[in-house]
Amino acid sequence: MPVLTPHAAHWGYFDAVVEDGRVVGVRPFARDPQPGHLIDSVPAAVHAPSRIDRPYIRAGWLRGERRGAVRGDRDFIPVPWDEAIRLVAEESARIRAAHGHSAILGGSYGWSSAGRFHHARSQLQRFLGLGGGFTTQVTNYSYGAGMTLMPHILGTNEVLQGPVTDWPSIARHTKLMLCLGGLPLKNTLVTAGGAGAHEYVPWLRQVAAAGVRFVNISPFRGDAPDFLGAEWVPIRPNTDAALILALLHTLVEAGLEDRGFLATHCTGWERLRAYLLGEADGTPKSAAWAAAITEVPAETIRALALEAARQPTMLTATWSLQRAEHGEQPWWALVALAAALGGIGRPGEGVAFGYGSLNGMGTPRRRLPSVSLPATRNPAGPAIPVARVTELLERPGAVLDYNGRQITLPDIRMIWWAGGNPFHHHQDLNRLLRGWCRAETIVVQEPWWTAAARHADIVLPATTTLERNDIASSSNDRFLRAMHRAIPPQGQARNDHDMLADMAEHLGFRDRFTEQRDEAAWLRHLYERWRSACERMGFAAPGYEEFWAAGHVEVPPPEEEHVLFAEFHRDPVAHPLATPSGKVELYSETIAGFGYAGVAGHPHWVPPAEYLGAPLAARYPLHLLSYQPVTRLHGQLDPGPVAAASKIQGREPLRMHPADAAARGLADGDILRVFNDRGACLAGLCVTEEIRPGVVAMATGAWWDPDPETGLDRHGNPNVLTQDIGTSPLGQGCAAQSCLVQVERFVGELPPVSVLHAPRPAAA
Ligand SMILES: Nc1nc2c(c(=O)[nH]1)N[C@H]1C(S)=C(S)[C@@H](COP(=O)(O)OP(=O)(O)OC[C@H]3O[C@@H](n4cnc5c(=O)[nH]c(N)nc54)[C@H](O)[C@@H]3O)O[C@H]1N2
Ligand SMILES: Nc1nc2c(c(=O)[nH]1)N[C@H]1C(S)=C(S)[C@@H](COP(=O)(O)OP(=O)(O)OC[C@H]3O[C@@H](n4cnc5c(=O)[nH]c(N)nc54)[C@H](O)[C@@H]3O)O[C@H]1N2
Ligand SMILES: [Mo]
Repeated sequence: MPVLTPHAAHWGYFDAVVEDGRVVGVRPFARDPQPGHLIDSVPAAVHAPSRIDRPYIRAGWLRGERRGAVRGDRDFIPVPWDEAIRLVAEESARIRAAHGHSAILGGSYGWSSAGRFHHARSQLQRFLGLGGGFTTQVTNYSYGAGMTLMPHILGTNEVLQGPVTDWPSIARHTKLMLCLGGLPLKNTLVTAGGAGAHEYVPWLRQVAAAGVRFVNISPFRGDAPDFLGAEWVPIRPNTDAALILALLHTLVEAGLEDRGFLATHCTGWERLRAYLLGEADGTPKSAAWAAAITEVPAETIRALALEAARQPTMLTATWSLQRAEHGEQPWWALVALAAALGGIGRPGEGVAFGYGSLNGMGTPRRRLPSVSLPATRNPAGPAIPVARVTELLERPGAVLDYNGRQITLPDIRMIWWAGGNPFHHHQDLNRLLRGWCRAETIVVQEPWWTAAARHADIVLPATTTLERNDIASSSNDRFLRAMHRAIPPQGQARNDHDMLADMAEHLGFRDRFTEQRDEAAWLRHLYERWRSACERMGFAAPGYEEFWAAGHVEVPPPEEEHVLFAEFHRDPVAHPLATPSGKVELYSETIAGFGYAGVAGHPHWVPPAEYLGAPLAARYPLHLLSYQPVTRLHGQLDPGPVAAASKIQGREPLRMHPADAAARGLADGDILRVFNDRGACLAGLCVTEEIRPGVVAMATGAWWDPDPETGLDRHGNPNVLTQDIGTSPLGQGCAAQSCLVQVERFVGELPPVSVLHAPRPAAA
């Protein structure tokens, strides 16, 4: 008889159907109005041939081949757990003694899994903090540039993290919604921490039914679902800043800027206005000027500006816009446009980032905390912007400019990852690998043989969530979920917490790490902390036993509409923003004072080195967008059937316009070689009118599968092609979307994809 076990993942709550100790199916959470399809990949992924069955060590590492040694070989030998634990503990102690705590890179960026106690990255950081400290990573890949910028100009990150002005407010008040990057449905399949209710589609349908007009400004028509009836404005990638400046210019030309709001709520308008009019550089940022850069007709630009000025307008941009060279600029420009329209803080107006970037943005919710593992101090301290990891590995001792600070890069000897996949998330993977191999010792805790595990020295097999008890929780979701253990640990896999507790024992701090609690005691403790915090904020949650037995807790949505910056709008003197001026900073003295090349005191247009208007486009004429996959969460679930069904002869699809395909003599279904100076990968061709000419798009997440001889990625990971540069010294964010490539038909015998099976162990 199958048993149903309540469980959860970033991509949805479900009941696991368990038979004879195996997960054989999933049933979506009954309270989810629109469950996503990604849960269908769970059973196959949990039992995939790419699970790591036991601890392994690279034979060369044991022989003393360390700094500079080639990684990614098939030279792994199995070792017993107690030996692996002892080796890692001793090695970390040796590195700390010889090179100091900051020689350990333990930032370990990544989404891990939904359960908040067994959250791998939190567990590792807690362990390394108690052990003396480590080099950590700050900001994120998602919106690193944006989250550095917004505190300077709006005094908060609520505008991108939420709660943002909610869908009920938009349905009631908005007439026009300008969506840069669209409102993609695929991104809202997931919520970090667990998606209990996928409410995005029902809300979006309600907003559309209320008569809001949508404009999808994006290289990809599919970024807006058909039911929105959106107008498509197919812009060139990485040129949104120019478009927005021209919308502003049009408002000024027509005398339609909200002078009252700009005077009472903003600072720096005069300087931005002078720039728009071209007073210093002689170039008015007019619609005609922007048309040449963006390939959006000047008439369209003018019409959109006038339409926005006439009626309540909500502005939004996806997070992807700032994952580009000078990615701070389009976001800053959009804030300036919202200010010039006077809508910031009015119901259904203003600006917010990411309505279509994650499930839960705009969904009505109460401001309550989520369950989380308490952090420990990191006494060692260096903190590197997360997307600068290769520079960190390449240039010990060098100084990195970041947001007005100068960070001296430490000399990393040991890399330790749990719950993330740098060979998924980072750009220019061939360059990352060269930096990565400079470490003496690389430890990776993983359930699967991802590229990160394959490029480690010591590989520790972790359980999946289904093999342990936990609690799923996200401040973006109304539900809290009890995650019951469904099956025993597969192979010799162990929980991250347990392996780290054993290492802490070797190092003399087990009790400080575990606080003498086992899993059950931790879950009760974390739940009770959450329950008390909620109680102080006016929400009474049930007791732990009741929660665990019921499988979930529901937090009812608030009754009132939420409008971001409403108080500031009403009275900017009594409710100033947390910026130096207390106002929206259209000119920031702080940012200007940093004196960074390519960063001015106000939003401006800086041509990126890689975009369709750049000289490099003569050699690499296609702009490659690498977007979030509809078939996976990043690299997670790539071994599942949903991802497999979308691949073309096992390769990740690449979308291309028919004109670009015809110019190259390519046909739908062809296997392609996609390349530039940084690398090459295979892909399967998907010809579609949905993408504008000159642009090609590939989802991230196909596991990196480099040919050992040629380096060609056989599977289709766009990060062998992307550029590894910071957005600017201000944000130092990920700039993956600024990337030019060329595409040709692949000739020769198609090599098999090898990465979805375990590597063959070396002869002992
Ligand atoms: N080109 C390009 N690159 C990008 C982006 C892009 O738009 N374009 N987007 C970027 C963004 S926004 C992000 S957030 C990153 C995402 O990058 P990551 O968060 O690093 O990607 P994931 O595949 O989610 O990696 C999580 C890893 O944790 C492992 N894991 C899960 N549960 C556990 C556990 O319990 N224990 C342990 N030890 N491991 C576990 C999973 O198997 C998986 O390998 O990618 C970035 N990279
Ligand atoms: N199913 C699924 N959902 C996810 C994730 C996942 O892996 N799978 N990852 C989650 C994570 S970690 C994050 S950070 C969010 C990311 O959320 P986003 O950053 O919003 O997601 P992307 O898919 O990278 O980009 C959205 C769209 O922006 C468009 N775009 C790209 N560049 C430009 C440009 O220069 N100008 C304009 N106008 N449009 C552009 C692309 O067509 C793309 O489809 O998604 C989350 N949601
Ligand atoms: Mo992200």
